[in-house]
This record gives sequence, structure tokens and C-alpha cells, in this order.
Amino acid sequence: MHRQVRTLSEIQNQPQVWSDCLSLLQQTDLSGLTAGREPERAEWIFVGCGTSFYLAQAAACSLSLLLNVSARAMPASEILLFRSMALPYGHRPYFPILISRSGHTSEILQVAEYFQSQGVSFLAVTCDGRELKEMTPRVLKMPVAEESTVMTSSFTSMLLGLQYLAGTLAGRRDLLNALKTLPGELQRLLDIYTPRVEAFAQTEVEDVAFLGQGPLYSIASETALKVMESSSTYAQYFHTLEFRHGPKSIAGPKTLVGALISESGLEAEAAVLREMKGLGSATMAVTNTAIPSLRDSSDLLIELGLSVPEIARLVIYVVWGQLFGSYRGLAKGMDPDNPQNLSRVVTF
Ligand code: F1P
Repeated sequence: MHRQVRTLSEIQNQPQVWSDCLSLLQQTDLSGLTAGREPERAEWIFVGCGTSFYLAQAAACSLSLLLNVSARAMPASEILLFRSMALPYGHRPYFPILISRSGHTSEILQVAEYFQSQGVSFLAVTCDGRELKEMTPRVLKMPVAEESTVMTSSFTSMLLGLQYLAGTLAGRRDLLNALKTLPGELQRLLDIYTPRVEAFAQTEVEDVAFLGQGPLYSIASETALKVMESSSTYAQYFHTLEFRHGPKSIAGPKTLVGALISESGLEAEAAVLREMKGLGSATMAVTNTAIPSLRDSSDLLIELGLSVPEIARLVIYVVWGQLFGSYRGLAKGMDPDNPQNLSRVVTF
């Protein structure tokens, strides 16, 4: 374990951080935060930048699946630059959820100013708070003191918060109880898989792609972003079955393909990974339960073995890309705590 790497410590410390967040969530009046703007009354629009945008996607999927409502996610820049396309047409009511670890990102603050000017009530989801939390009375602030440039525990904690909120509104006590088991489950899995991810991250490859379907597409996107940020390796992301429709032309001995496998799509998604293994790619799979063909075609297989509902597994699916990105950065002689060309907050 590289104790001197702060990003790695923050990844490893997620079980503790999640426990702290869950304690706070239990004591928070979550229904009060969204009173009058429930998803049946107004379309929820999740907005963020970078990692917070992929978190917005994961949260929108969670809300849709738990409450059977439509929800959308978009980068803040779309509301700034293509507002008429980004927001619902006409007078359809909507409720923006602005997500920002720092609460200081310029694009998010400009979007918040726009909603203020229009009298549109919005929820802020944040860790640091900064200016954003002063702009609305509706604030969900997670207790995460993350110092790194790249977002790891802040992503999972804010997603946990939004899933806890959706589960509360849906009256899904089973889901809330499932979320409470995740800190212990993650600790169990970190103990098993951290050394294996570190070893796999030494693989020499040029092209990297991560695949996922449904809610796991957002996790594949965030996984690729982590690898780009922490190791300056260009990584792409696709819906798993889309990889056959062109992108697979990059598959070969210098390519790494990572698949985040869903339960409902297990057979079909595993078949894509098997095909890429057959073309010579290095392969990695994260799955809840494996089937023999997936075992045979994965150089690194992370089997979660969770008994919680599928949507509650998202925060655990993302941790392996966080680790892989940092270990790959180290393997390339880089410092994941000081990613090339990046700053902790984008302001202009
Ligand atoms: C969003 C973000 C991060 C990214 C980078 C710059 O920040 O794009 O996702 O890693 O460090 O900022 P925030 O709005 O969530 O604070």
C-alpha cells in the first residue's frame, strides 16, 4: 500500500466516510428538502460538471428506477449554452439538482444564478459547500473532507445521499437498509481485491475502454474519467453492446477492455468481453456473480457477491476504476495527487 498517496488513502477510507454519511442521512429531513417539488410533480434535472456530471447520470437512473418517473442529467454547460434544448419545453415544471463537490465551479454557479433569476427553486448537493450552498435554502451537504484533485469518496458519498433521498421518497425501507450494509461490504471487498487491482494496473496497454449498460453506463464513464485524470491515459466509455458497432476495431494486444456487468444483461455483456479477449485484449470485469465464460475471459475478475438490490451496488462498482486509475498513474511514474494539467476546481 502506498501510504504517501493521499488519493489512495481517500479511496481506501470510503467505508468510514460512507458510515458517517449514512448517520447524517438518517438524521436529515430529506422529504423536507424536496417538499413541493416531488418527482411526480416536477421533472428532476440533475446537473454537474466532470465527475459530478457522471454522478448526475447515476442519480437520474436511480431516481427513475426507484420511483418509476423520468429524470434527466446534463452537464452545466448545456444549460448555459443550449438552454432551450436542455430544459423542458413550455411550462412543464422541473426541479434542478445542482451537484458540485466544491460548490465553487463557475459553470455550476452561473446555472444557479440563472435559476435564481427565474425564481426556479433548486436543491444543491455538495461536500465543501462554498458559494453554492448560500444560493438556495435546499442544501444536502455530505460530510466528506476530500483534499485530492480527483473526486473519489465525494462521488460515492453524494451518490449515496441521492439514492438515500430517492429511497426515502419511494418508501423503500429495504433499500435504505441495503445502503447501510455497504460500508462493511466495501471493506471486505477492498481487502480481497486491492492487491489484484494494483497488479493488473501494471499491464502495458495503449488504448483503454470501459463498458456498461443502464445505470452502469454512468459508472463506466466515471471509471474512464478516473483513469484519464489519475494516469493521463486516454480512456473511452461505451454502452457494452455498442462496442461491437465500430469501437472494437481498436481491440487487440495493446488494448484493455473493462466491463461493468449488470445482472439482467450478464450473458449478453459477458459475450462482448469474451469476444474482446479473443481479439487479444487485456480484460477486466466487475460483476455481482460470475458465470464460467466470464471467469475464463477476464484477466481480472472482481466478483462482488452482494445481496442488496442492483441499483444499490453502483457505489461499489466505481471503486475499482478509482483504484485502477491511481495504481496505473503510479505504474507510469506519475503522481495521482497532482494530475497533469488539472486543478481541483474549474473557475474562469
Ligand atoms: C467538478 C470537477 C471535477 C474534476 C476536476 C474539476 O468539480 O470537474 O470533477 O475532477 O477536478 O472539477 P465540482 O463542481 O464537483 O467541485
